[in-house]
Amino acid sequence: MTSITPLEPLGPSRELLPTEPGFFTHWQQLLTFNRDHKIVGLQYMLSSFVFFLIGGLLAMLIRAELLTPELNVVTRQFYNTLFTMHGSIMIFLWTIPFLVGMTNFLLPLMIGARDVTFPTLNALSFWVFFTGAILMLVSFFTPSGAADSGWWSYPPLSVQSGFGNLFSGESIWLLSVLLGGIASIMGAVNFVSTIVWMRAPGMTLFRMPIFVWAALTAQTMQLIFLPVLTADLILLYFDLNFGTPFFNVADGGDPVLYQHFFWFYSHPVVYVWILPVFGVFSEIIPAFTRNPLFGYRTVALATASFAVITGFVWVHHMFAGDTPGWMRLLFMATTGLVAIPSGIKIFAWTATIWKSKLHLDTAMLFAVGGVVMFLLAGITGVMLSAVPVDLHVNNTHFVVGHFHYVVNNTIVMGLYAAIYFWFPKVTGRLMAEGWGKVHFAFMFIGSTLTFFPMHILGLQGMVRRISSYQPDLQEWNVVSSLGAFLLGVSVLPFIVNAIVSWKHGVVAGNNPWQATGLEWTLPSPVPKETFEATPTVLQPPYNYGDPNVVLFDPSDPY
Ligand code: HEM
Ligand SMILES: [Cu+2]
Repeated sequence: MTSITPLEPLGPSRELLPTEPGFFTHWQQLLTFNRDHKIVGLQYMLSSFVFFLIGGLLAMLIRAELLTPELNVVTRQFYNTLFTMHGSIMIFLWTIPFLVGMTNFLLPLMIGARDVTFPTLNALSFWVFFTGAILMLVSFFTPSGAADSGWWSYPPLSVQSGFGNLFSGESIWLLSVLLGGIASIMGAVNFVSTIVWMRAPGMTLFRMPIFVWAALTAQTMQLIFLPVLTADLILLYFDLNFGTPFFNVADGGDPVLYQHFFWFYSHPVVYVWILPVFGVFSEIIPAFTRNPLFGYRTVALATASFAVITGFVWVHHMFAGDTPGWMRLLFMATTGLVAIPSGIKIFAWTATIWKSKLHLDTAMLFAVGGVVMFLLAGITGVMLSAVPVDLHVNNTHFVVGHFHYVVNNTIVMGLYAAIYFWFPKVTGRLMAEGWGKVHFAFMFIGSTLTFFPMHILGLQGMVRRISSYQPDLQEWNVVSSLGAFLLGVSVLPFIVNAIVSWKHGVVAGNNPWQATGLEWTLPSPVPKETFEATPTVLQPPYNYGDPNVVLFDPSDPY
């Protein structure tokens, strides 16, 4: 039994006054080489959100082209660029960096640390990422246009486009993704070492919030798997620009080797995004049900188990190649294992919600919406893990539908949940609930209309990465495109809400949701120096329901 000590009230100097300007109002800091983890976090989050809008615009163009069976909006060549850059921007410039930003902002606050272990490396990480991101966008304006061989950039196709030209779209794309990868490795070094070394006294492993478990697992995965992709892309860069034969069959190279290395990272990366999003669900659902997270320890261990399982499933992306039968069978079995920790989590969230008094604020709506979407993504995922099913629908819109249920409907939904939940920690003010609910309704309906029909289309034989299709497939394509436009429009109430609330929203106070995390003991917005004294952690997290339990003693001196 852990002892319970009475909570000491925060001193008056720590109370937030509505007029007190937060550090964030000095927006010029966002343009500097700033070592404060909160600034680096904001730099990552704000810039990646702008890239998300660009990636979304490209998606609107894709869906505009697919509204009709004939080719009538863009050229075939530009369509290739569209889906390549849409996928690349969404992955490398939005999902990964936004999560790095969120982790930067929240992690030290959640574990009671003043900052990350290597603040200079942290600032460097952002600017390396940002340089890479600008490179990727600038590549649209090279004479040959941006990269066009899909976000996998498989040789030989990728090596044929722009061979020997250092300034081809493909070559710049490679550089950009390499820089993003280096930035991510810098981030991972920081996050893992921060969790290992900088936790406040009393915060044992099993007192860490699930978001921190997720960060630890995801960032460890970055350290293990990302160097493999980096090596892969460097070899491809040499093949492309200097004619080396690593992946070139004619000279004895092996293109399938590229695929193995590529997916050895690019499968795990899905968990690098989704684990923190699961972490977000695990913070929000207890807060809005006033229930402790069901099976906290099991959820924590399930989270960590992904780091192991995920290293042994990558060949499921290559079932349709000339992959030998034993390998298909083996990886079909390992892929099935992923369902176990995923199922544990869905069970835990459902059990937490079960028989509780739900508070359906916007953050909670997005969290529950994300969990529902993930259930559907999981079902089609298990279907795809069966080799015969995969061989049937491989390269069709069934796959596009499946992975957008993950990347858009679960992950982006979860990121919005996080924004509505932690916005007050960043700005000191709450986002407006009414606008938030409009945003949620548009997004939920839009996401379903856009991506559900893709499963049907895929089963009917609609191939992916194709700009024109048989006329009898048009009906569901119209539904999908209209859904996509609704999804596009759904961003507007969000942006208006965020901007207006940042200035004029209801003042939040320290802990508007009465949540149990350490970050909620701090004033909102978080002051520059964060913790005045290192807090002592007295209990496991999510101790909702018992008003007498005190989780933290925030006033313990060093
Ligand atoms: C905003 C709503 C979105 C819409 C309407 C949308 C639409 C599409 C469509 C229609 C394709 C298939 C193009 C084709 O194969 O011809 C596609 C591909 C793709 N999308 Fe999205 N998408 C959206 C959001 C996202 C998000 C948030 C992510 C990732 C975080 C993402 C990642 C991808 C990837 C990786 C591809 C594959 C690109 C390739 O084949 O190389 N999308 N998207
Ligand atoms: Cu995979």
